Amino acid sequence: MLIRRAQDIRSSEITEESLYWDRRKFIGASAGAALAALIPVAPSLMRTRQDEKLTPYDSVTSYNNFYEFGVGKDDPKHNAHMLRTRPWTVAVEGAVHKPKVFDIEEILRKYPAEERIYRLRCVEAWSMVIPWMGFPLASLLKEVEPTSKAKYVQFVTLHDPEQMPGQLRTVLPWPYMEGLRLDEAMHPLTILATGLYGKMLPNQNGAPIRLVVPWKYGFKSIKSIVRIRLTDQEPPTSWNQVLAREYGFYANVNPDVSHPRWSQKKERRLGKIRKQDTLPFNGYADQVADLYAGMDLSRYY
Ligand SMILES: Nc1nc2c(c(=O)[nH]1)N[C@H]1C(S)=C(S)[C@@H](COP(=O)(O)O)O[C@H]1N2
Ligand SMILES: [Mo]
Repeated sequence: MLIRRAQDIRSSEITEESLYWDRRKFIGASAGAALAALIPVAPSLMRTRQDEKLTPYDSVTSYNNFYEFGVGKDDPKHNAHMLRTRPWTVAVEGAVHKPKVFDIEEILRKYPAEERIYRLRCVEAWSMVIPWMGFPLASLLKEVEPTSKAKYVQFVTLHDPEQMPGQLRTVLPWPYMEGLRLDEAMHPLTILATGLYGKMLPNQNGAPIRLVVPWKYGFKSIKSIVRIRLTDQEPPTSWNQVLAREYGFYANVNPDVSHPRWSQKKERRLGKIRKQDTLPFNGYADQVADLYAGMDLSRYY
C-alpha cells in the first residue's frame, strides 16, 4: 500500500501538487513509522523534502526537452501523443551472462515503483523538483548478471521517425544515446522511472521508462529507453557526438565548470523568479562525490 505501483493509481486520483501533499500528509499521519521503515530515505532527499517545493505537475509535464518531438520546450507536450508506449520492450544485453528482452509489463510487475523526490537540473540552467516513481537501475542490471568485462552501460532511445517526427531533423544523431560508468549505473540513487506524481509517466517525460540520474545534468536522463547495453569501453553519447567541447561523458552538475557559452553557478527553479545557487553534484555530493575521487572534474566534465 505504501510503496504503490504507478499503474495502480488512477490518473484522476491526483491532479496537482497540493492534493498530492494532502495525500502524503495523510499517509504520514496514519503510518509514518511504517513509511520510514519501508523506504530508505537518504539525507539529501530529506533536505529536498523539507526545503524545496515540488514543481507543479503542469510545469513538469509542459516544459520539457525531448528533441524527438521538437526542440521547443512545449513541443513534447503537443507532439508526444504520437508515441505508442505499448507494446514496448527493453533489451538488456552486451557484457552480461543472461541477456534478456524485457516486456515493459514484466518490468512494472517485477520492479514495483517507489517514490523518489529528486531535483532535475538541465544544462541550460533551469531546474525542477519532481516526485518520480521508479526503481533502482541496479535491480535490473543484477538480474542479467554483468560479466567481469562490463565497465560501462549504454542506453538507447526508440528510433522511429513515424512516431518521433523530430528524428526527421538532424539536430542530433539518432537514436538518442547516453551512457554511464558501471558504478554510476549501480549507484542506489540511479533509477529507472516509470511514473511521476504517483501516475504513469506522461509521454513527454519519457514513457514508458526513462533514466533518472539526479546528480548529473538532465540530458543524461535518457527517455523512452529500448536498449541497455553493457560494454567494456566508454560508449558514445548523442550530445557528446554533436558538441564534444560542450557536453562531456560525465556531465556531473558542477557550478565551478562553466558551459563554454554560459555560467553554471546559478539556476532558475521553474516557477520561481529569483535564481538560486547550483550545488555541486546537484546537492547529492554527500552520496556520490566519492565515485569521482582523484578525478580532475574540470577535465572530465
Ligand atoms: N531521448 C531523449 N531523452 C532526453 C532528452 C531528449 O531530447 N531525448 N532530453 C534530455 C534533457 S536535455 C533533459 S533536461 C531531460 C528533461 O527531462 P524532463 O522533460 O522529464 O524534464 O531529458 C533528457 N532526456
Ligand atoms: Mo537538458
